Amino acid sequence: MMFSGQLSANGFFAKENPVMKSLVEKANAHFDAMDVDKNGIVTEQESLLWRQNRFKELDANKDGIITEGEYMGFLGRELKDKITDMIWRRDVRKDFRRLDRNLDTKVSRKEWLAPSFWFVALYDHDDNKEVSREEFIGSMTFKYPPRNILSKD
Ligand SMILES: [Ca+2]
Ligand SMILES: [Ca+2]
Ligand SMILES: [Ca+2]
Repeated sequence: MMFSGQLSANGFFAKENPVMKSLVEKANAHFDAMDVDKNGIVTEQESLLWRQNRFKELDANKDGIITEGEYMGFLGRELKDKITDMIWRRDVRKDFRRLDRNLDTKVSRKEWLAPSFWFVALYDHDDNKEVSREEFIGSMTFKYPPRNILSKD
């Protein structure tokens, strides 16, 4: 795996750490799912496509709105082990609240798609307007400092 060298820092960030390993695996799987043409780069368009398809799965009762229950229920099915589950679940809940821009405790289709439009700005570490796998994984594993563009407004 191409990141093993870069990620083998001490402690939590060591690739041997099972929590970290699981996070990296999940981030890699997420990247693969978004990278439709498999060129190792995720564009804004690919991010948008992924979110559009994901919305259909997340909106279980097809009313055009994602509730926290639908969100947790759907993502919960992907959880496998307990320690990462705790971290994942906490992050998932945080993500849901962040997605809910108008604070009505629901995530509309528009709210759900919005992150696609800042996807590149968020993860493009070297400012070449593309998000490589290395940049995406690096952001997930805190190798790169988080770009706090979500809290600007
Ligand atoms: Ca691509
Ligand atoms: Ca909302
Ligand atoms: Ca880049």
